[in-house]
Parts: sequence; C-alpha cells; structure tokens
Amino acid sequence: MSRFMSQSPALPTSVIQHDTLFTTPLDKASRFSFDEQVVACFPDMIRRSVPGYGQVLAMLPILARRHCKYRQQTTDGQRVSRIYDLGCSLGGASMALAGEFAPHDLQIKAVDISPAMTTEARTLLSDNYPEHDIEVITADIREIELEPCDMVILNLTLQFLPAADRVAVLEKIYAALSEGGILVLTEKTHAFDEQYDAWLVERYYDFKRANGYSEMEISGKRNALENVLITDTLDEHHSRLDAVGFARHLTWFQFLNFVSIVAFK
Ligand code: GEK
Repeated sequence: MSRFMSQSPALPTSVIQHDTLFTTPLDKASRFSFDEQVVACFPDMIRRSVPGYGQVLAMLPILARRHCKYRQQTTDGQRVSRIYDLGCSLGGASMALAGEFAPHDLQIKAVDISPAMTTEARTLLSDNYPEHDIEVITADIREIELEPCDMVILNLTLQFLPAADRVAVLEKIYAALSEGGILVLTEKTHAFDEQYDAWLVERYYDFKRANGYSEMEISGKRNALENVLITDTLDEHHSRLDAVGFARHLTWFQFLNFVSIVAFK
C-alpha cells in the first residue's frame, strides 16, 4: 500500500495501544498532559483524532528532498541536512524522514518537553533506525538554542505553547534556518466566522465518532484540552509568519480544521 493510502503514522504497529483515556467520566478540572498514560496510546490517539496525520507525515520526506540541500557540516566534516522535529512526541515525523533517507544524509534533532515521550521516542528511533544520526532531546522548545538547519517541523506543537510565546519561537526558527530552508507548521485551527467554525467543529466530532470515539470520550477530551490546546485562525498563523520575517508561506494541506503551512526562508 502506498504511504498516502495509509492513515497510519510511521510508528511500528507493535507499540500501538488502544486509546481508552476518556472512556470513564473524569474530574472536569483534570487537564490533558503528555504523561505515561498518553504515551502508551499516543499512536492510536493521534491517528484517530487528527484528520490527515498520516498524509502530512508522508509528505515530510518529499518536502525534505526538495528543500534540504546538505547545507550543514557535522563535527567530523560530513555535509548533511539538519532537521529539527520540535514537539516530536514519539518521533513519528522523524521516523517518516529516516525511513526515506540514507543514514548519512540527515542529522535529525527531535525535541520534546515530556520525558515520558522522549524516553519512548529514543527507544523507538534507535531500534528502528540504528544507523541514522538522530538525537532525542528532552527540553522546552522555548528555551533551546537551535543550530543552523535546513528544515524545521512543528507538527501540532505550536498550539500547546502560550500564545504570547509563539512569536519568539518562530523568530528563533527563522534565524536558525539556512537560506532556502523551510518550516512545516501543522496546527489545529478555528475559523473566524462562527457559523463556519461550528460546522467544522461538528464535522470534526463526526470524524472522531467515525473513528470509534464515544460522546463521553469526545467531550472528556474537549474539557481536558481547554486552555491547554489554544488554536489560532489560519490568518493569524500567516500574519505571524509575515511578522517574523518569512517572505513566502502557503497552506499546502487542509482537512477540516487541521492545516499545514510551509514557510520558505
Ligand atoms: C507528531 N509532532 O507525532 N517544548 C517542547 N515540546 C512541547 C512543548 C514545549 N514547550 N509543549 C508541548 N510539547 C508530533 C505530535 S503532539 C500533538 C505532537 C498532539 C510537546 C508535547 O509534550 C507533545 O509531545 C507534543 O508537543 C504535541 O508528529 O498530541 O496533539
């Protein structure tokens, strides 16, 4: 099956546990966090909750082939393309890239703030791609320094940062990218128009129902994500990219309220 036909993320199916996190009523005040429980069912959760997740991952190596031009030099003098996977979770985006490139072509730096995520990502990536140069770093992307790079992936991560911190992270990314490099920014969004937004949200819940989530699971997750996942509109994303200096950026993918933008330096 072509990777575009498959909705599955690049993660090995052996680790996939069914997402049952919100099958029982929870304390309304409990907030969503990326802990061990979420790690255990993450591949199933993201595949059933994010429309187009598999397609976006499948495009990453295709975009990398076009825009990563071995512009960086490693300490031992090799020319490589350096790619950051920021908010990597279990490393789905890094795996999608590693699976399509020879080990010596890429240097991947996968960063996540959740130690539960990075511990598992480190094992998955080194088990599946032992020859590749992939470093998994446990850190807050607001605090790390970025080395010069060719591509930055922010796949469903910016939405978890406080709104006030988003510009600074994008500025840092812009400064680190080499001329000709790209940022791939994938986000859940909301529509400015209330009626359109209501339609998109309802169809999104239909998508989740069709993927086996119950009403209780849908509303439990919605409550837990309140004030944790804060969406912007598509226009807000493009304005912010303008403001940080990206002269060109376009929406290359949209599936209901989920979008992916490519921004060119
Ligand atoms: C994928 N990109 O599978 N610094 C670093 N990581 C953070 C921060 C932060 N400040 N805030 C949140 N995260 C992945 C999916 S999931 C999206 C990304 C989702 C991390 C958080 O720990 C989590 O692992 C990730 O961002 C968001 O392609 O679950 O909807």
